[in-house]
Amino acid sequence: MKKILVVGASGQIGSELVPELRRIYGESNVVAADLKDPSQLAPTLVNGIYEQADILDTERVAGIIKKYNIDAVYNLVALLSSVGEQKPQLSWKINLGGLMNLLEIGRELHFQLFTPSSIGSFGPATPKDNTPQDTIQRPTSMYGVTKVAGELLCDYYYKKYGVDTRGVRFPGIISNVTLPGGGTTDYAVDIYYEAIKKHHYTCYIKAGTYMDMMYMPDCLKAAIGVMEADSSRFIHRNCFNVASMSFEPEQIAAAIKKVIPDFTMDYDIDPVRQGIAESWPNKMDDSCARAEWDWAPSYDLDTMTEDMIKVLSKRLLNK
Ligand code: VAH
Repeated sequence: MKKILVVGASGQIGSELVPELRRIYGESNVVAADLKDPSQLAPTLVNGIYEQADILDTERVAGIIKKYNIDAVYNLVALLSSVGEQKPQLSWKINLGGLMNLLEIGRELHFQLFTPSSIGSFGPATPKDNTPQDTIQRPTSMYGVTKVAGELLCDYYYKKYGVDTRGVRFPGIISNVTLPGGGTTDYAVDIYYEAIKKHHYTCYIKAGTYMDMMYMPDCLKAAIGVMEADSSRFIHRNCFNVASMSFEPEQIAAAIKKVIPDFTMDYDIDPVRQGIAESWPNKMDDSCARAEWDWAPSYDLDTMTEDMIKVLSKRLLNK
């Protein structure tokens, strides 16, 4: 059975990818690694093999990969878009320094390497509607710069050294286990928590600002799907557009009102995150992922909203 390492395991995606991988491949075949001390982590992460490690410590990471004979690495280490604008130099250091370490180790140890890109890799000059798989990428955020550079690095290491790199361009990810940290799309997560606790939300993104979004189960499906795909079908490899829904704040508010009728929303715009959001596409074309490895999402805005409110109500209201 494939031996898997997830680095950045305590983040929004990692905290749900690790249990899902353990369900599929077996608990003893999935190693979770993160900077955090195990005492700070959820039981779902530390109820299996956990290694505390800094992705910038090449020797330590290589040692873990050798110790467990790792066949595949999911690299989820990144500073997201909004925090990346507060700390651009650190964002470059972690997002690309970590990736470069894994690529260099991959040259020697020959494991598969998944590194997500993002809608953040596009910029104001990118076509906003039905954004093509192959198009102009001139992002204006440091996060986006690290994502475009990451896509190019992963292509390079595949072509030059044969490292089996793979990746997708994720939309904003919506989930109910671990809160995201420092993203522009986080409003689409925060709104559910506020709707349940206060029946009101003050949104920092303007009405009418469309962005691609995806529910966590589909995010996990995309990450695992591209890593399990038959690469002989690939025309692309490290940056498949994967889409599921596109909405603007008024639309997610309307979906919530169908379940919580007295929900209300007003606005207090964050100019930094609004500026980042406006530089991103409205909706990506994901036909290449569908053609090359049979990608297809399962959730839409209404089914996601129903599930988010059901799960969060149980936890927040003991319902
Ligand atoms: C962010 N949630 O907002 C992340 C993501 C597509 C956006 O990369 O920065």
